[in-house]
Amino acid sequence: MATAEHKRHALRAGLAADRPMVIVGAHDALSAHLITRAGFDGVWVSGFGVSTMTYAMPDLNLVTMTEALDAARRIDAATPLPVVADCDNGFGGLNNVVRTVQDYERGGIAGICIEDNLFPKRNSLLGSDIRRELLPVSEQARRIAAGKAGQVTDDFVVIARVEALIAGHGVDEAIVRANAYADAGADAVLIHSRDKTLGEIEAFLAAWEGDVPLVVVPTLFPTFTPEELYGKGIQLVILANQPMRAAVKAMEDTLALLAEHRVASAVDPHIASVGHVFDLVGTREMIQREAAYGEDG
Ligand code: SPV
Ligand code: MG
Repeated sequence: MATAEHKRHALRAGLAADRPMVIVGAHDALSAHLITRAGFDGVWVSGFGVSTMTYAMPDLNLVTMTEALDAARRIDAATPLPVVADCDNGFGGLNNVVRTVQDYERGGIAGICIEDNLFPKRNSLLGSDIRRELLPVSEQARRIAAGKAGQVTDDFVVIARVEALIAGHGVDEAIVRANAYADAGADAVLIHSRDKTLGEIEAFLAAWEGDVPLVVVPTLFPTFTPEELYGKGIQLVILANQPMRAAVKAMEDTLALLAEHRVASAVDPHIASVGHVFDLVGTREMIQREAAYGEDG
């Protein structure tokens, strides 16, 4: 079993490595387990994924800190990999950010990400027709500083996420914010963008003189490989929502077949076998463990 300390070291090592670190979005414990088996470097707890898959609700700050931490803990327990938890805008004001840092750190999570969207946030992938407001840069910087001051271990990671490009404020504003959050003690900066050409992020990188690692979520510029992004100056790549979207499509396709044919055999060739599901979670091993400790009574 990987300890919280071990996972934090792994995250720190990934953020300092001479290759890109690639982490994938989980929405529940089993998706974290599958991400681990597929050989990635870590697991992202996607707020979009948890709100969609656990609550069937939009990603609009409706999931509370308690609910998000519960999801992160379940995901963390299912993987030996470092977990980075999406904490939206920190679930409130400055003291909520401090409490978020402390509760996630105490909960054994390797790192968290906090964005500068005003409450209630709007998912960043929603189009430019959606009105967005950001916190003033000074307010977000003091929240980051307070959060970092509140952590106990040296290695817990706080990623500050800049939404200036998403909100249409341009590269200069994004640079001001990234510098302010790095100066406030953020361990890394996530620069988010919806620009499919990568032009915005490239302009950001050309102007960036900071020395904390940079992070991107390439959902809307999906053809750039982690190695290409690393070559441009990106250290951590978050493939944030592909497992969730795969699950949605698989369930929709299966249910459409079931609705059409109304018999279970119509979908059997297309779905995981019951035996595979038992194997995935170590069912037989656990039964054998009971036997290994002798008969009860
Ligand atoms: C998430 O996965 O919840 C994220 C990434 O925050 S994004 O959906 O691109 O905002
Ligand atoms: Mg999110």
